Amino acid sequence: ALRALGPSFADSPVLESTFKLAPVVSVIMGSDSDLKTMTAAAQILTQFGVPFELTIVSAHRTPQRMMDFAKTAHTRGIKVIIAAAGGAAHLPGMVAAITPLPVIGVPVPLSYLDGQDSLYSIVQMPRGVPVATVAIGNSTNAALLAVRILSVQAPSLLEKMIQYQESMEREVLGKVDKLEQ
Ligand code: RP5
Repeated sequence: ALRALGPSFADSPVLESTFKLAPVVSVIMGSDSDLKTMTAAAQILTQFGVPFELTIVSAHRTPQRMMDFAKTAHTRGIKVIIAAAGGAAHLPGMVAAITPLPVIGVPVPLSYLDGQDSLYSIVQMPRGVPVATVAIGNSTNAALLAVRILSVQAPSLLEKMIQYQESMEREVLGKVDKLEQ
């Protein structure tokens, strides 16, 4: 299944080994065309050593698969779901309606409407059914948020997040130095 999603995944040994552990984050997307948006999330989860699964679940094209996935994710040890979809992006909201787990929604930008349709479809959830929505196309932040949620119960992950923040700060301050020289 991993290989079918493209050479960038199949060729990464780190990613392959991460996939062999029991996943705690599930990354789902409405179509394989969302994969280019979601590669960044896979990279972040790999960088933090968080075991994850990645697959296609379509709210519209495979509704029964979506129901089965959302009903059973927590029983399989999944702790956080990242759900990406574009256009009439119903997947994150529908999954959140069924699962008790936290759901992070990634609005995928399509060629029409610049992803605003995806954003509005995902962010405007009714009271009682939350989806934590990140910026259009920003699957990096979806993965970082998943790591932060997990790190509440995992001190080593919290430490990695602190290091990540410090390295970002160093990077920006390095640019400041260069600019002011
Ligand atoms: C959504 O429809 C998917 O999440 C994707 O972003 C969009 C288009 O899908 P394809 O027609 O490219 O398969 O359900």
